Amino acid sequence: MEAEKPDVILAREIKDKLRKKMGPIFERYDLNVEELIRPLQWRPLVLIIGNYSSGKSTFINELLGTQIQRTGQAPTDDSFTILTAPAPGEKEGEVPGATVVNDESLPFESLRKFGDALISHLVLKRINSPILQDLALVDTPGMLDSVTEKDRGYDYLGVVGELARMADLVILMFDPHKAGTIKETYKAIRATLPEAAGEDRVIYVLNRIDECENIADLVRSYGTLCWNLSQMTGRKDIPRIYLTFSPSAGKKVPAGFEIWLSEREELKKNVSKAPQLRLNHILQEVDRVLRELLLKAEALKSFQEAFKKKFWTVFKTTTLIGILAFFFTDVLMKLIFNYPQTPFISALLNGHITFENLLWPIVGILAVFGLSSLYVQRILFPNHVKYCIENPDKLVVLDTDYLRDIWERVRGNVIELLSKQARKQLWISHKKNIQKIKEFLKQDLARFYEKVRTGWS
Ligand SMILES: Nc1nc2c(ncn2[C@@H]2O[C@H](COP(=O)(O)OP(=O)(O)OP(=O)(O)O)[C@@H](O)[C@H]2O)c(=O)[nH]1
Ligand SMILES: [Mg+2]
Repeated sequence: MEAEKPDVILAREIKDKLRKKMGPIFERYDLNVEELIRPLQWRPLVLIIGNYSSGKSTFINELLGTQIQRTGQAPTDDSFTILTAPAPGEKEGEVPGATVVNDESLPFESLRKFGDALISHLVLKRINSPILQDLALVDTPGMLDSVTEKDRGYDYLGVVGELARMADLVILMFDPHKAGTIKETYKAIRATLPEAAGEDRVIYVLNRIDECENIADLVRSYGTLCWNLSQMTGRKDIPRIYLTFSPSAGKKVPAGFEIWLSEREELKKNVSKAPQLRLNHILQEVDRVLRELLLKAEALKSFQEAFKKKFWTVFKTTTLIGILAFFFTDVLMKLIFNYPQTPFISALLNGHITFENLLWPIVGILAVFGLSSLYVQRILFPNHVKYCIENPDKLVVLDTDYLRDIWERVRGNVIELLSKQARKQLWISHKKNIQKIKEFLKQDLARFYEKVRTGWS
């Protein structure tokens, strides 16, 4: 039997630890740890997106060494194509979109929400190719202008964003003709990779540079792309941009452009390294989800504690009034109705207490606690829930941009939990859960990061 690769072993370790330690906590907050684990079950994913005719399919064919994907000058692909090698026992061939999104052994269930229009534009191709043994490539329909985008019948940017979230490596391809029209494409991945950490999964490529008239023309295209990228990313630094062209697609290599042939090779090498990025990506994903959960638990904890505080004030007042009611209900009654004959206090002083003497004090104290409990349930608690739903930001302390970003993502969910299951939140031990999540982040996750770092260096 083939020995298991270290990344497979480590992936399993991460999976087991998450299930065991975080599974029960996830459940408490209406989350499913399996969803986080699911991407671990399948192959590393490399997503190739960009303008139409930028050379995505040509690049894929080059990687595979065969003409699998159609290529052409006009917008060619109108489907998302997942390419991977057949697993043992599987045959080469095509799997239609409906099967792809419904097959539990594949990680594409989340695409189902984009509807039938997408499903009919989704296909998985099983092809025997050395590079596809260890990963899957996703070829995508090229980005058109935003007006034509509306005619697709499904949320194209949404799909690209969802795939970018899953992908271990995203190749963003542009060409010199359209270096100025990258806005829409970039927006799609930007929305799903908000943290700085996500940026290292993206590789920028300016392709088809052989079509530049000369080096001066190339420099102009490169400059345009850089300018647009910096507008999009808001970054001060310019990310590395690979300058490449397909040696076979173009007519000839223009003079002076030979030096860029090696960038194409480097890009290909990077694709084959996706499995190494994968564990890092998964850890980033775990990190992100756990930090979201942490903030959620903290918000719910302050909801719980603020209510406890209000409850105690009411409880203390109720007890005080209850004691007064115990001793003075019948005194009051005697003053008004001249009944009962002997109030409890007189009986107590006489040293002769009967059941009758106790009846009214008990009724008094029960009435006070009954009213108070009604007040808590009907007024105090609903008002507290309402206040927290209307002012969710008061539940958390957001002292960094990072936390503000996370809060942006979980805020709606906290409001939903409070609207639907506020009572349940009172009985959850948020404090303990917070402690456990923090421990996992600090110990287990840090150890995994270390392992990935040292394991691959
Ligand atoms: N000169 C030159 N032509 C290229 C290069 N790469 C691709 N082409 C040609 O450009 C055209 C478009 O290439 P495709 O690979 O189909 O582009 P795509 O990005 O997959 O396009 P869509 O599927 O429509 O989004 C084809 O005719 C290719 O032969 C290149 O580096 N240089
Ligand atoms: Mg294509």
